[in-house]
Amino acid sequence: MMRITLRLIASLVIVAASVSFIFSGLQARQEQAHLEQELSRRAAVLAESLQESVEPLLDGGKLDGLHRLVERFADRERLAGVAIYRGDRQPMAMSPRLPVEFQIAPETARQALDGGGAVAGFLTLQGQRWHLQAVPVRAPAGPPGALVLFHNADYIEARGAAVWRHNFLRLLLHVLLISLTTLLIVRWYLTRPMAKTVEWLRRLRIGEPADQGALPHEGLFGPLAREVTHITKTLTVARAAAEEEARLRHTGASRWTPERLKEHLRTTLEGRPLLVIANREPYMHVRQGRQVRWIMPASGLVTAMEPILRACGGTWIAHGAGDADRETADGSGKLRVPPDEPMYTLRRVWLEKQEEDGYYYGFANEGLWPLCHIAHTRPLFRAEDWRHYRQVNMTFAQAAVEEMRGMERPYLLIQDYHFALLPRLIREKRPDARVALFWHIPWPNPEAFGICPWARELLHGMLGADLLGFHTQYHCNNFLDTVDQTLESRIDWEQFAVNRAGHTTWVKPFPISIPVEEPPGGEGPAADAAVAKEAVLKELGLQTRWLGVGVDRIDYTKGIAERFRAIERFLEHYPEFQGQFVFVELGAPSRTLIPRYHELGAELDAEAERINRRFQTRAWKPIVFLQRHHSHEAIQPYYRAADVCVVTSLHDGMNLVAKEYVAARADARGVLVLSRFAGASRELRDALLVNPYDVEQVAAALHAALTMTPEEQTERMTRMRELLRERNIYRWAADLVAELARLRPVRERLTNQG
Ligand code: ADQ
Repeated sequence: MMRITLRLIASLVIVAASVSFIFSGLQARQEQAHLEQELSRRAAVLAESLQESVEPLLDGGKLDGLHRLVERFADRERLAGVAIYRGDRQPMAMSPRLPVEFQIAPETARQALDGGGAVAGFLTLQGQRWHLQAVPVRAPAGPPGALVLFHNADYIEARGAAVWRHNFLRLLLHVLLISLTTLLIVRWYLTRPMAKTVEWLRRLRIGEPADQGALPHEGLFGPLAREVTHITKTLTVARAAAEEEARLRHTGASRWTPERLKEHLRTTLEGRPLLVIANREPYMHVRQGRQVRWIMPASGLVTAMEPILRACGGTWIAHGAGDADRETADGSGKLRVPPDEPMYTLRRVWLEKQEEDGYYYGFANEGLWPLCHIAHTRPLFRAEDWRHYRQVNMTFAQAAVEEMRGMERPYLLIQDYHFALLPRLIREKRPDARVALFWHIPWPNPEAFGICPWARELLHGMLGADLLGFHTQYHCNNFLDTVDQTLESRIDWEQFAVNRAGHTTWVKPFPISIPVEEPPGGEGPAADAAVAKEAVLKELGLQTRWLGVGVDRIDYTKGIAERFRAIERFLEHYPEFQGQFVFVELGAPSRTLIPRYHELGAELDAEAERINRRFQTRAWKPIVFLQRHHSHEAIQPYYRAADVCVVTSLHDGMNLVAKEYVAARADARGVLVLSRFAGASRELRDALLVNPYDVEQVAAALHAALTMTPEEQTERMTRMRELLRERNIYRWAADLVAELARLRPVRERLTNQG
């Protein structure tokens, strides 16, 4: 490092010295020229005025007068003396201390005599520089002569030398400062961060805990630190996975891990890649100013499906909805993702604006979404939207068929209510494909579903699948009831299957889940929550004893307004919590182009504001509503810090936030208040289950949560964590694919019998 520093300093000094040298030369020359001009100008003026005084004295040969004059003008500042010469170059009068060499008129005087005009010039005599200014003098009656002024011009040379001296000193100072600054900069911005990074990596290598904050994250080392952090994360995860695998093998437990799923799918799929179709893409490229960056959209489906593709590879076909999606994909809309650590392929399907409006915003989200969620928002069914929905299903079918080309008996996992027609379309083109459709949202009862003008077409489309998955048995039953009442078909209530025109579709519950990472080093100490709480409160500039959290896409099915009103009632009933409890709602804006959603954001803001106004003091308010998207990493500290997490969906297929909260509590503390209308309530029986419409009950649950003993919290949390560990997303995927593989021979048998 020292050698680099010295080279850097030497290069900087050479450059600075060269610049200084060139400019000193120029400056010295300019100054000298200026002084010479100045001297010439002054000498000319003085010579002219003396000429007038001398000429009358010449007239009568008044030598005395001339002598007095030349003596008077000797040794004045830089004027060394004056001499008056005759035509024969002999002096008539001459200042006494002028050098003897000037006893004979110099060349300049002769030129003035001959030419009859003023002549000036420099000459050097015995190492001294002189400026001579000569003018002709004559009297009407006398001989012609020349008056010469002798100026000492040494000071002009001296001035040039002074410029050089001055600039040299300045250069020395520069060199000193440059060296010092370079040394400091190198030390601060290179040597120290480099040493830190090396030390950090060393500790990592020998397995000592290395603090993330110790890495330099700014400036030159920023990108390096980011890459290194990334590698470390991958390494830590790999280490944890290996440890977990070893532990599970040791204890004989059969827990699902990414590695196990990978192995399982490799055998089941016999080397075929997994194909997933979902409307939402896991990585969306968006433009921010001049930069393009990617985000992972806030979506339960993405949260659940992404780890599966990461574990097994394959292709995810989705609508390319980001404004920078096209430029980040290849000609066929494909790219490898995650962008910073490619593991599988994302194929983007491009839709026209009206298609997206009709299919996604219109039929899927203004029609099917409210139809399936009984949340008192009326579904809107427009023929135009339905037309687009059908068209987009065909577009995706086309893309899927392209991806399946060359594959024998491909496996296709279709996701959600955006693609009800897709299973049938695929079956028509690829009868050998094994198709599962997983419905991530609830399925209502037959009467509720029956209001959809295209109920029959939707069911017909769905029944093209081999396997239909819902989160709960209750939704499966609702679906079978709906088919029973809507279509000609044979329902097998023992097998939970529908047989229609020779094709059987099995309908089964697969409660979806999340990855549930094991924290390295096992369950964490309770102190983690205190540290997380302090950090979260500091970031938000809040002070409070108790912290509650809600995390949702802003959607009317999530019961966010009901939750706010329950908080209001809680503070009314238990005033001792006023000033002591803050509820942070992290709400990701969603589907904001739909008027109902757009209004909802404003409504919720107004509701939070109203409640805050009612209770707030100068230093405290009960509700902090942050309406923005947060990354999964950014949400984690809130989960770890919150004494209570509140999920009050009016109706929800599963709700992964409830599961994420439990998974985040490695300290086995904290309480989950959970709506009994969320699918998650069927599994998380140790949550405080509530009816979100019952404000009193939710308020009481909040109170019970905040006053629950640590022992009870731990008991409940431990049981829920154990359940989640068993039923994680890898098990979900394994079950779904295994079921799909198992069904086909049965289906073929049934068909043959029929
Ligand atoms: P969603 O309705 O999207 O899912 P949910 O299951 O709660 O609902 O998942 C939401 C996801 O988005 C979670 O992973 C959460 O962390 C994330 N999220 C929420 N708020 C966020 C914010 N402010 N910023 C960033 N991310 C945020 C649908 C169904 C659910 C079903 C899932 C999976 O409606 O019932 O559980 O699919 O099948």
